[in-house]
Amino acid sequence: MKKLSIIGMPMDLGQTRRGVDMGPSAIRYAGINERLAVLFDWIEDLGDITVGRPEVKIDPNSNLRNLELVAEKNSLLAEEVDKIIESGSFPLVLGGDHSIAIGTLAGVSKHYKNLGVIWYDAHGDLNTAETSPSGNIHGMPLAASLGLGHEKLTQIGGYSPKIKPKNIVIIGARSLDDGEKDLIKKMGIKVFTMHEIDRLGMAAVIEETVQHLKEKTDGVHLSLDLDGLDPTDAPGVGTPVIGGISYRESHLAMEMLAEAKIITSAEFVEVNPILDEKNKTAFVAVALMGSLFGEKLL
Ligand code: B3U
Ligand code: MN
Ligand code: MN
Repeated sequence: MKKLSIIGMPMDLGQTRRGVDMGPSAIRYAGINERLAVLFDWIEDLGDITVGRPEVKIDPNSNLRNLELVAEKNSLLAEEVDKIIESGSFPLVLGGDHSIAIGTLAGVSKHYKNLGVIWYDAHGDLNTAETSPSGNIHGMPLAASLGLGHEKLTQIGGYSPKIKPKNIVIIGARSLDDGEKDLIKKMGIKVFTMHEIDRLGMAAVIEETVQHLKEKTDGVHLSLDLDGLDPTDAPGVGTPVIGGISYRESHLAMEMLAEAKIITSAEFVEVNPILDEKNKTAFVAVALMGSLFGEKLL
């Protein structure tokens, strides 16, 4: 039986622009349950993890914004995601800023020896406290999952690392910090920047991605940051970067991932309805989920 469990993570503590904690509500308002119910035999919406909206607290030692709370709440998410997989259901996590991927991956990777990760994003999210220009943890989840950075982040779930560099594919990158570029080269992480997407086309990019991951992984997590898309198609994000992936290319990407049948968990993050135009970005997220889970045009 094909089962889906939706869980919201209303977290805005990993960055500076408030409102992204309303992402899960915006995505539900955009009709996620109705759209996905027809694609599964069974579907449940578990509601949201309780995160709260405290005042900002910068960790005096590391300079990381809201370190304690981001770590604490991500541990809760990891437990929930773990339970969902345990129950034989597909976990779909709604963000929230991208720091929530630390928790999602901590819950998911327990279940796989060789978890693959597709990181669909304008950014690399490969910073640590040392390389981060901002102290924002939403720029660090991929590094933390690789075991790099503050141990309060890397040790969530009680083990580290969660993933291996060779099992990662980043798609849509166009805003990488110097430290991130160095790390990508040092670790040999596969990246399709906007240059490769323009040059090869999205179809070839996804074919190569599937080829890269299929043989050597036993599960693949899709972490989709809506700022991977161009801001004309997804304006409701905290750190928009022009020159991004189009809505149509993104649909194609999701359809091809559905055909390849490799995705075993997913999250859609950084939807900020306060910055959005009539909830457009949340609707885009739901439409892309439709394609990811097998919706057909004809
Ligand atoms: N790389 C920058 C900016 C950034 C990362 N992720 C987002 N923005 N969304 C940083 O602050 O780490
Ligand atoms: Mn991101
Ligand atoms: Mn991003």
